[in-house]
Amino acid sequence: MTTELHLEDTITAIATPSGEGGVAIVRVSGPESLRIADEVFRGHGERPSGRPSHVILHGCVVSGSDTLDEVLLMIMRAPHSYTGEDVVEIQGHGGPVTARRILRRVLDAGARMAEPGEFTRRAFLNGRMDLLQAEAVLDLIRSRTDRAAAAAMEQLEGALSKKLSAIYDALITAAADVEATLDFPEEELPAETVPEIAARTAAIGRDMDALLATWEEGHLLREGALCVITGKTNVGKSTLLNALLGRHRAIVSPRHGTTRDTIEESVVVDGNLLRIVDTAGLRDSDCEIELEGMRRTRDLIGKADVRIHVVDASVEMDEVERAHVRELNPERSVVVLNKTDLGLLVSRAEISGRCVVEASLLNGKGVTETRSAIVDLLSSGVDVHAPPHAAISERHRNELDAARAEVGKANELLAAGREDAAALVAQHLRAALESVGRITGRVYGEELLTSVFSRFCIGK
Ligand SMILES: Nc1nc2c(ncn2[C@@H]2O[C@H](COP(=O)(O)OP(=O)(O)O)[C@@H](O)[C@H]2O)c(=O)[nH]1
Ligand SMILES: [Mg+2]
Repeated sequence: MTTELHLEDTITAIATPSGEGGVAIVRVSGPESLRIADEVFRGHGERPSGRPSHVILHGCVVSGSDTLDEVLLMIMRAPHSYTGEDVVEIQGHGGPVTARRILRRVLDAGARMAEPGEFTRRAFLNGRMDLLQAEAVLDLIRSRTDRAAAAAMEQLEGALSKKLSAIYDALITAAADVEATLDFPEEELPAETVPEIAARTAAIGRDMDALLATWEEGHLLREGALCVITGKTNVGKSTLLNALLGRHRAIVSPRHGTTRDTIEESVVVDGNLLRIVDTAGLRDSDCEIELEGMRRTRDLIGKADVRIHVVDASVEMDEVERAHVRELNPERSVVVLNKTDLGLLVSRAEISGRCVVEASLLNGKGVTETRSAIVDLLSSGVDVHAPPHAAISERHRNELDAARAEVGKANELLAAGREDAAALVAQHLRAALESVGRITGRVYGEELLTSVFSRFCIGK
């Protein structure tokens, strides 16, 4: 989307997934929607443009004397539609060919093909929703768990928007009060108002911190928890991945270095989305592919929400293994002592302080315990059993972090009792406002909209 998207265009797209289905919907939005409906649709009685809003007509989509499909046609007039514009939805018999034929007919009648997310982008530009709510639409579509869907719904209903608007309003008032003093010749904050404004900006900072603390939950809901399986070669890492997924995804073999690349799969455990990654085992190797695999493993370990370290417990730990165990972060790691069917030569004492599961994965022993251990670790950061709440995303966190830093600087100046600092304080508060405004979409540019809406599918 490099070109500007004009609101005066009438856009169209197939809104249902491709393939066979019960119905297929072609959506049309913009000023020409009803004129186009008149042109492509034949039914009984009054033409679509002569009908009131929110009616369903039965008829056919025609091209000259050809009938393309029997359809239901829905009319939603501006501003009472998803986009806030005149919208027509044509519901035909499901099937990729008929849907495309209807689409082509609508295009021929004067509509243009919609860009990804352009319907929702229009909903935003026409004030039907703010940027947080538009993003919630995408979160809702993408959600893989009930928890994620519930959180997205709360965001769509405005839970986050309300909190951020409150912060925005408080910042505006504080900035305006500081700026009011700039009009006086001394350009100084009157000594008596400094503590009062300082108390207010401190409170804004605390509200921001509370929102920032929801990122972890938001990350787990949207992306899922990144669980990286590590360990030496041949200890049973791929066996564990398969057991957690309940199917044979990775090749298991007694040969060292069988898994040379990383394999990622998602699974829902106790309502939590987990992204489980099987990695190339850590060992000395001169195989280029395997070395690259190990570099990726190191990278992933850095990003992991949970690290599951598998140890062959039927042999004593060597120095290399001890070093691996030492580097594990106790709050983020599960140690799986595998192959206990062959003996148990590793004692829990050697890995004290870490969450340990004794397993014989080949026989399915220890899989349930590993699952629970992962969920327990996640719930130490976020209460995964509490009802889900709308939580901020990575984009929101970046903006909010920047805003928080600005408010922090304003606070420092105020706390230092620097009465000559009015202009600086105002600058910091204005910068914070910009960032907060970009979260809700009060402040936006083409680039921001493109980055948000290009992640949507066409037709949404
Ligand atoms: N005896 C025994 N063998 C196992 C167990 N788990 C895995 N194995 C075997 O160990 C070998 C290596 O397993 P794999 O999952 O490929 O290890 P990876 O290299 O760490 O991915 C395979 O032959 C597995 O069948 C176990 O609990 N007991
Ligand atoms: Mg493997």
